[in-house]
Amino acid sequence: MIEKLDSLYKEFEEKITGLGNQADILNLKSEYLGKKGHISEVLKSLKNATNEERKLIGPKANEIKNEITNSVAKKLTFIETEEINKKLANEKIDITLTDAVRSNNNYSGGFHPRTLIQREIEDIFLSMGFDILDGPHIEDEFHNFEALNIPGDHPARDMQDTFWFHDPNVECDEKKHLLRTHTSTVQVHGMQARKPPFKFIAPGTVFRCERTDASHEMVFNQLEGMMVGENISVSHLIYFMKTILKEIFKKEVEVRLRPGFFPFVEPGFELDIKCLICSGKGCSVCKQVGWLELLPCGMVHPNVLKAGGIDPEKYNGFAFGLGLDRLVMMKYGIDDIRHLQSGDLRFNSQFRTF
Ligand code: FA5
Repeated sequence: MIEKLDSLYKEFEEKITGLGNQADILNLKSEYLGKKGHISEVLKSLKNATNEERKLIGPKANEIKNEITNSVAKKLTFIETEEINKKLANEKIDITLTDAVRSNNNYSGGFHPRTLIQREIEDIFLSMGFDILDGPHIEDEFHNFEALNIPGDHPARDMQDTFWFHDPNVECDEKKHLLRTHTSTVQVHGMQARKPPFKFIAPGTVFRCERTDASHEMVFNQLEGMMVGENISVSHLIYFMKTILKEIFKKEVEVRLRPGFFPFVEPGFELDIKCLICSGKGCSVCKQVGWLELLPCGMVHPNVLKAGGIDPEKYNGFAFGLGLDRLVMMKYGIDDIRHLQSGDLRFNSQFRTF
């Protein structure tokens, strides 16, 4: 019987060597160790054996049972490991991909042209001692209009078509919410949080419910600037305007300053740039007039200073609201503002800086 057990084990070892999947291995195990398996059959026949024989065969049968159990476990682990390795090889993440693609000159990352220009302007103003502020996109009527000297019935409200949030529970006008139509809202936050003298810029996204064309978007970007102190004059304003344009374009650009109406400044100006897309000949960007409105500005209205908690008898200041996307268009010769938010990599990748 001992020989029978040895030969069963040998037979089992030969069979398991050729197997490659879990189910076959488990079947083989029950063929040998199952209730009606070969080893169990041998053990059943022990009832006819002598005590001496039992003492020899019992431990041997247990030893072989253990060998078979271990052998099955080892084989199953081996197959599982092989499967995992195969999976890992197939699903391998190629961490060299970025470099490969970059060297292929197609889709490497980079900054959006607006980010590039915005950062340049921020550096220029930081070097002149300005702070950089941020403001909320969702505003109340007070910060977008009232505090900027645009009361409820003022026709200037129509200058900027507004996206309103309709909240039937809000009765008080000042608490009505909207998507800010200009970055001038940050003038109000800035004044409320500071004591003069101060100067800051505030770049950011603004929203207007208007038809888009080559120079108009519904979601676009402005860069507000404000300086408040004693004896600030129009010549300070013009100095800073000229400085931005000189530093950004790094060449002479033709501009014109003309009177402009904004309720929050007095006097107010429109600074137009000669269209760099058509060199002033007329195109869809400048609407055939050769000039593009770029940088409205003026001396802060006393009512605005008052709303910001500043004494207009003692202090005055200037403010401007640069059209950031239009500046980017002029700088890079982009003939349609809608390219800027297209998300088109063929467009964006032209401005890569690394
Ligand atoms: C204003 O928004 C004023 N808050 C600017 C200001 C600030 C004036 C401080 C005086 C003092 P305006 O609506 O003109 O003004 O917009 C400012 C600039 O944003 C424009 O000159 C133009 O360059 C840009 N702009 C206006 N509308 C759009 C638009 N739909 N798409 C892209 N750029 C626009």
